[in-house]
Amino acid sequence: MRLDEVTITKAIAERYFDKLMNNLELDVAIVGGGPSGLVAGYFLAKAGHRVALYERKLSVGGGMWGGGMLFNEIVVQEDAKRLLDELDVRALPYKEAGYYTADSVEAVSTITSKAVKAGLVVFNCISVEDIVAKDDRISGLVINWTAVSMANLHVDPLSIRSRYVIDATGHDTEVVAMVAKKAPGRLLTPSKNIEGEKFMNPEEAERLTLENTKEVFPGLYVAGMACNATFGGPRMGPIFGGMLLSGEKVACMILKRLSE
Ligand code: 48H
Repeated sequence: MRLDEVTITKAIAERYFDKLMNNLELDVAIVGGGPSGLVAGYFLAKAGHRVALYERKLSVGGGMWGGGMLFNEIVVQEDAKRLLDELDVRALPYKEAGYYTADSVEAVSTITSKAVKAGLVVFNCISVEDIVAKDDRISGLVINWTAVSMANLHVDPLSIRSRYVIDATGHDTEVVAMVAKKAPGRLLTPSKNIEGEKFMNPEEAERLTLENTKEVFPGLYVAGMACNATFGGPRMGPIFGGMLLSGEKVACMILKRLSE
């Protein structure tokens, strides 16, 4: 067999466009491929829904690769250990009871693999730059190549439709910020605007991450670090149980809505 450069090009272009065309109308669109977005995608796809995740960077994984201060180990507490088990990530008990560690490279790569094999479709190198809203409800996303914004090019975006959107963009809570800017005073937060992330306090932060995993505007949910940034909780440092549990919780909440 002789390898032909044009056949290789056609194979890539056709397969990519199939993927794009098959994912223009979604049940759930996830913005951000950190741990919370990936776990949400895993559970939603596993339940049989059409779910795509948009990640600005070349690689998914968000803040998990770097563990704490580039020491590539993460800590997960007892409550979330069952999720590492479900996701096939090996967890090592630490000498203090209730703490587990995992290799962050194994965690990102294994969770990503499980999610994609469950049916999650990942679009990397794509940034969500705006939202589609109709009848006072989020109904889709406005997307563009990250390279376009990096090169500061004036290029119009494209759009996708989705029944639900998850903001899993981490500290910057970017999708919620877009809503707050274009529809000020309309968020389902105490002040009706973004409350802002508070000082480091792991115990409180992990509890509140879960509590704050909820709908923040009709059709829009927050997961992971975006929860505390939106609803005003502390940061937790490099403990990742809350991120995994938040991904699971947001998936359960949306699954319930999808079944109604
Ligand atoms: C497309 C986007 C956009 C956009 C951002 O930060 P993440 O890892 O998110 P989480 O919430 O799953 O995990 C948070 C965790 O990593 C962390 O930072 C912790 C625990 N910090 C504690 C502390 O005290 O500091 O991932 C978010 C992802 C990133 O990969 C971004 O590139 C991506 O979202 N992203 N993708 N369009 N507009 N904005």
